[in-house]
Amino acid sequence: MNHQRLHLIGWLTPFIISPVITADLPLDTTLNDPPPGFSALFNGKDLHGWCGFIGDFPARAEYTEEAHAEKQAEADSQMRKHWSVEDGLLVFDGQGKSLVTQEDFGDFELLVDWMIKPNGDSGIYLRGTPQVQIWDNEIGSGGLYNNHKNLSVPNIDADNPPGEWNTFRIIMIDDRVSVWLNGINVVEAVQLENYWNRGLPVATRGPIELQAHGNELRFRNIFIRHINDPGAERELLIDHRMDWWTQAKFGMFIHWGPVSLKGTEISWSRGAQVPIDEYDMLYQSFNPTLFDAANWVATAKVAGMKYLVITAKHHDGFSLWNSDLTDYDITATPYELDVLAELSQECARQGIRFCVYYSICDWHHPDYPTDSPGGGGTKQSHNMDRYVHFMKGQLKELVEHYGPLGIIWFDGEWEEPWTVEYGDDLYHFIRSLQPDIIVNNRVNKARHGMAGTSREDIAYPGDYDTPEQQIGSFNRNRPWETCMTIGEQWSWKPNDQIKTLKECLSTLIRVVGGDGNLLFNVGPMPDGRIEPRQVERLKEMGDWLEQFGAGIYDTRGGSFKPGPWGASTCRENSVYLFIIEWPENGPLILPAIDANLESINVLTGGSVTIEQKEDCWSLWVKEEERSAIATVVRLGLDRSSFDITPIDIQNLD
Ligand code: FHN
Repeated sequence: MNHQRLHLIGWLTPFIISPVITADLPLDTTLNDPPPGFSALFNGKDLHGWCGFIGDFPARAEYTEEAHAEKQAEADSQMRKHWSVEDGLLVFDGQGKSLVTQEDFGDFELLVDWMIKPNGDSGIYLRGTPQVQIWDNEIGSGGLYNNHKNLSVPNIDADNPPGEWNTFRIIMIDDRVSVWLNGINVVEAVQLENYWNRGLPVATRGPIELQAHGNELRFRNIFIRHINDPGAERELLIDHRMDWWTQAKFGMFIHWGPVSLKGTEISWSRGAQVPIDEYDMLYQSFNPTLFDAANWVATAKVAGMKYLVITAKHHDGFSLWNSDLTDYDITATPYELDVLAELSQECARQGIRFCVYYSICDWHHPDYPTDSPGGGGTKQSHNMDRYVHFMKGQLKELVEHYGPLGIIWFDGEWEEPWTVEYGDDLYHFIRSLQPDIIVNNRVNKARHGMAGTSREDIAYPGDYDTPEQQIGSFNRNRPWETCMTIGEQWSWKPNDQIKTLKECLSTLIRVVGGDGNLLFNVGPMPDGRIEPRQVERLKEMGDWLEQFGAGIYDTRGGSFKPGPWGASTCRENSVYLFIIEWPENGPLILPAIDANLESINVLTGGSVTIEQKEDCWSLWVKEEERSAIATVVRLGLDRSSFDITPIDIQNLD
């Protein structure tokens, strides 16, 4: 038995119900051995590099040299009584004071493993300022606990249970802090406030402190890397979980189910245009023999869509996959094949991110309290907690059998039975199933109606906002995605009014110009085909994106905010202007931006003249050379276009 392991198991025995007696394990030779570029703050042998706590960070600066030395000697003596090294671990007995690095640090990347007992509590002070929180709490560790103005809680609970090791990766540049816990980002570029003087910014240098808070602690693998070029490394603060989505810009939404047999609106027609009993029996006739997953995914690809979200279960409760938790699913239909299995495999094959829509409200399920039409009425015997258990079981099926999923697109959260408590719990549950999954704001009670923006007072409002059937407002600070129908109905409707190509593309342009994504909906027919009219419109969008997608994909909104004139996007030193409407008489006037123009060209053909004045640039393309959809002009600047403060174009009322 490896002595080290036995000791560790011995300490943890109270928490491991049956201590695992392991055969000789190889000694962990990497323990406390820093990765390249890092230095070890703890050498695994002694307290070299650490000192005892002599007072709060600001107070320490006030001591005279003599007083400081005297206090330090006493504190170090105390330190050695309560902080020790056991089998390569830094151990605190819970009775002394915090442990402080002798060295001060400015900008840094810090790695540290920590372990607490049930109800344990500690923290990591950065530059002598409290703290990155460590605790056994349903909120989760990693939050900047003492922030008042800025976010103080982690964006997810990523803790391993007490008695198990956790790993922090903490990056601090200037006053911004990002924290990853066990590989999951829990704090992203949040400003750490000066706990000691709220009127001042946090100190620019100071020690790392391991907080004593009255309970036993274990630490190991404490490594630090000085960041000497913060400008070059600032992007390290950013969590990249949503990068693929931010760059994708354009996705396919699919609303489909047995209701397509009636051509009425999915779920909303249940108990309205279609009697409930009739609606709930439609699955018995649902046999989309022409369903072809490869064809659907190819349609999305040809349209230039990068992800696909399908209604796995809408408010009507019908499950489009083979669910072990209900008989009201695709296997109960004459079709039988698992639609989601085919789609998820085809998306993987064709390089489209597979995502699912899941309705929290379920007017069919006996345990969900409200009923159709539209959530009207209450079911006789309902049990919301039992329904939530069912829902979590289905969501686990979706992630485990059809994942990894790009997004879980929740809906149906607006009804009374759903609460913030349920929403907080569901967000964590989903992220625990697949940490890198993206979850929209309809997971929680966070949404301001169809505008889709999120309430500020919700700790876990999901990862992005969801304006519906409308173009969201320009916003670079919170991800957002407009969901919109290509016709007028979400699910298939015969002779639906399909949007013109100009309407489709100007929607895409204005959404992306606002720094959002567009999730554009098709409603497939009962035979399994996407209606040829919708396929054709999507192909026309894809043809346009083939030519001008450089100004759409992997861009950010701005530098000129969307308006009646059109919209703009930016990437690196380029600004792409999508001029949809021109002023009646005269050029488009661009207000001056803090950059010099190095090049300009019209991507839609023709020539452009630009007159640069002190306060504005006048831009002109001859009428006969303008595009009917949008005249696309690329401006080449002498600096990063994203760094320019976004500005409105006014001269088009
Ligand atoms: O009721 C649903 C509707 O059917 C559709 O699924 C949209 C898509 O976002 N969401 C709800 C209406 O807000």
